[in-house]
Amino acid sequence: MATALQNLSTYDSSGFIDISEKRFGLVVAEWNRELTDTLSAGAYETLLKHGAKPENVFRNTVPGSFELTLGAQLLAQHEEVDAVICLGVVIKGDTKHDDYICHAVAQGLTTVGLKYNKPVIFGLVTTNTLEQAWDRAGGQHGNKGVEAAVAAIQMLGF
Ligand code: DLZ
Repeated sequence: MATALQNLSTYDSSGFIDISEKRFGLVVAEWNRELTDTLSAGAYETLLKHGAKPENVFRNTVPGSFELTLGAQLLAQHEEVDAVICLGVVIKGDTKHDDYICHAVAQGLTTVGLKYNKPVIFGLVTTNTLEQAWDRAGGQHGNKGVEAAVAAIQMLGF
């Protein structure tokens, strides 16, 4: 993931497999929608840039990041879906909601990926501030949506 030392939005695609026949499910949380739309656009453009066909990328929205797990499962259960990319933004507030949501999503997506034996990518931006979130949605730390798409492509080649 993007850190001060490593920004995966800059990546080496030389080892990517042919994804022209692969089918991708995108699950996008509507909470913090301006941000998640930017992540989604980054993921979508990255998939197309590397050969995915527009008709093979299925974008679905869920209300908030907590629902990413069920959204992922509903897509992953279809045999024709090769990889699922989940995108959301959780910003720390006055309560511990961020902890509960992030842990549930991390655990849930791990479970779905293992259950269906296919890449289910954790594209959740988890930050302390709105500014830090924008830094990771097209700002100085890249676009986590791009990184999530790259992770999906890499895992399909595993
Ligand atoms: C309730 C809630 C809160 C407080 N914050 C966020 C957030 O920062 N990011 C996000 O994606 N979703 C948030 N939600 C909504 C929950 O993810 C979920 O949609 C609701 O609790 C309904 O299950």
